[in-house]
Amino acid sequence: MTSYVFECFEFNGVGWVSRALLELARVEYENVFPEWPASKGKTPFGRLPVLTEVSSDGTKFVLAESNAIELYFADKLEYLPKDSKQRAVATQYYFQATDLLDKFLVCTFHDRTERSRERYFDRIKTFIKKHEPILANSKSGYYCEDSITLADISLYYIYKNHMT
Ligand SMILES: N[C@@H](CCC(=O)N[C@@H](CS)C(=O)NCC(=O)O)C(=O)O
Repeated sequence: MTSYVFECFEFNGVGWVSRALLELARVEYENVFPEWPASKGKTPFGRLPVLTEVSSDGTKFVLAESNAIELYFADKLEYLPKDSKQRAVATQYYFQATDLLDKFLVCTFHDRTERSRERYFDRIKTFIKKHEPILANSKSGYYCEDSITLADISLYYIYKNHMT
């Protein structure tokens, strides 16, 4: 059986969406909270999260970068539409969300200027203005077709952690 080890910090940051995907799909996985910075040198690029997938024959697949891990899980655990066009559309919404998160991180941690704060709020306003009608017109309430995808989960993460 394939098993997963997900290494990340405990707080609800870059690991949240991956953990949500694993939980939703009821996949068994190990949450590892590495000692930091002691473990930094053992990671592929000196940062977290890092996923290690261990196949039944013991083969290990290691992947870093939160967005790459999220897309990998979404594909593997079927949280993206099967139809290629719908899949591209869901990915488009997902990147809209990751873009917003990047702006949030910049103005909160890296460039705490009034200008970057304004840019973030401006982006949020545009995001809401454009995304509300898309979701309001959805019969299922989800972005694509009739089931939850990576796009919905990422949007939920933004509302839950950054807009409340
Ligand atoms: N682009 C990377 C950014 C990862 C990142 O910034 N990780 C932070 C935690 S939020 C980290 O590992 N910080 C510790 C360090 O840089 O030493 C991703 O999305 O995975």
